[in-house]
Amino acid sequence: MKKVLFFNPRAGQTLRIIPNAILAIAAAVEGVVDYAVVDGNRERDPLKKILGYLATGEFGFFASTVMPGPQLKQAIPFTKTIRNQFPEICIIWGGYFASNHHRTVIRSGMVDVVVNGPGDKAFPAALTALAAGQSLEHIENLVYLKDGEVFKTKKAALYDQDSLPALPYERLNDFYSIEGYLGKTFLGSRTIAYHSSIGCPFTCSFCGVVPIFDARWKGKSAQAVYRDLKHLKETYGGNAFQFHDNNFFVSEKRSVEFAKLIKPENMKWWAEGRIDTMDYFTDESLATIADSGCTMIFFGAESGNNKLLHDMDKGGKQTGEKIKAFAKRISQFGIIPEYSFVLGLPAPTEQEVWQQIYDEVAFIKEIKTINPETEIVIYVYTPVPTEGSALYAESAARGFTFPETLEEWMQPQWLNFDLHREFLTPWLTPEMIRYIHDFETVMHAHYPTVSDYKLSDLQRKMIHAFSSLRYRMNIFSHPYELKALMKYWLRYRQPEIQGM
Ligand code: B12
Ligand code: SF4
Repeated sequence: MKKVLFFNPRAGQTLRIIPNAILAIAAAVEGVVDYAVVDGNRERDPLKKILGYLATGEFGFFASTVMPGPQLKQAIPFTKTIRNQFPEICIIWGGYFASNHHRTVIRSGMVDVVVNGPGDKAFPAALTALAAGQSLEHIENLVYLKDGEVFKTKKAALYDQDSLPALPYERLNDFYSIEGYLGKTFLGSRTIAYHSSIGCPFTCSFCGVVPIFDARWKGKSAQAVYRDLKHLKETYGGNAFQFHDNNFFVSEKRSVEFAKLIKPENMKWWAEGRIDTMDYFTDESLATIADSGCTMIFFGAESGNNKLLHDMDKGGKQTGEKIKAFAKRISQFGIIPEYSFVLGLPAPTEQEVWQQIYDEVAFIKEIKTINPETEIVIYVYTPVPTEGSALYAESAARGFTFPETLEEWMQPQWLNFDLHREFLTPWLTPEMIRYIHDFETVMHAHYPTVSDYKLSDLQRKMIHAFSSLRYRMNIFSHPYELKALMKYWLRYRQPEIQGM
């Protein structure tokens, strides 16, 4: 079989993150077919590199992972160029954008097959069938054009994660040094990105994970996760790690077992969890997790308004009261809660949308009073195509639609849309968006994020004092002086744009 060229499009200017999606699918074809990897985050001119590989004539497949947001900027035009210059190459996309927008991707005519969700079994099976000229119909998790129509095969059950092949770090190291992926963060000087579970058992109506996993979750065992992290520590010098799981703490037993195993390694770590799930954890479990090096946990707090939490389908157990109480409870263990909020949800009238925003701002300030260490991340609501969700239906009823072509997705407003920076939702006025951003600026100045390791104590104290009056008196509009300080003096980091 001809070789596969894997591509990880650039997600940021200075990103040093192990490309786990590419590693997972490369693992799946290890020993079946030979491959090369091009990482847009590690190349000055990735297109040149890609075209160079394809020009050898050794490659039959171009396989790109595509997340929403900046990855589209390379994925779309590069794919178009490959289609034009090498029409014989079979093009396969996977990842969250490809899966959630598979109709648009397939209808573009640029992509032959989308792997819809996990590619661990679908990808090697599709390659084998394509190489042999066989039908793809019986292979789960695929989307392609059949008789001119978009055809979706059955979704596979989630695979036992421990039975999947080991990630080929050594092969990746042949193309890009693993050391080069271990970046400096507030956790350590060589931070590993690791993915220990797939999916999520919840169905929050604004979340892009739900349409792919349908409330399913599967994790690797604590032992397997520990083994991999220890290998990355010993072989490549990793000294801290971030879990990239959507929801790491689904199982209390697995979390505690892992914490006990990793403790002697003395590594700080970060992961994502749910407030209502972790509030069921015993004090003993939380203490064990904290003691193992867990420094910060990201939680989708989303809102202090119980009706909105219900509309977002947060699982029914998360309430404003619980969010506040948990911020206090977790502080006893020395774990910093990183709470994210979604502002700007639709409401029947403009006045009600405004009221929701004011209430959230007041709620966030209350959280900061309860536990000033709480890190706050604010997103402005952007709909995802979660079929059947009340929120998406309401968004559609209010005039929101997604682009129907990849060319439209390339327009700056849509590239920025998934970054929650461009707001094409008709119920949000420019004044509302400005108000949310101005509040964000003042709050971040008053409480600079601990995740920005570049800030000195003096800088933190000064910007805190400088923004005090604005913060206390709710004078958020036009915070030009704070923006200038943050941009030129502090070079402030924004987790909501830069990801983790
Ligand atoms: C790492 C990561 C990033 C990195 C990018 C790293 C990179 N690629 O260089 C950073 C931090 C930059 C980032 C940013 C953003 N991200 Co991001 N990110 C992730 C994260 C945490 C892990 C991705 C990953 O490696 N997964 C591990 C692999 C093994 O899983 P996987 O990607 O699902 O891959 C499997 C299948 O999808 C499939 N597959 C994937 N790719 C391919 C390719 C081929 C060819 C095939 C055949 C199969 C295939 O097979 C794989 C194995 O089964 C995911 C959440 C998650 N847990 O997946 C969010 C996630 C993908 N991000 C998301 C978003 C929205 C963003 C942002 C656009 C917005 C934001 N503020 O978060 C920003 C953009 C900012 C920017 N500068 O790019 C959302 C997407 C949701 C949606 N609407 O579709 C996710 C799901 C987070 C979430 N829970 O909301 N992100
Ligand atoms: S808990 Fe998090 S990952 Fe799970 S559905 Fe809700 S927002 Fe998505």
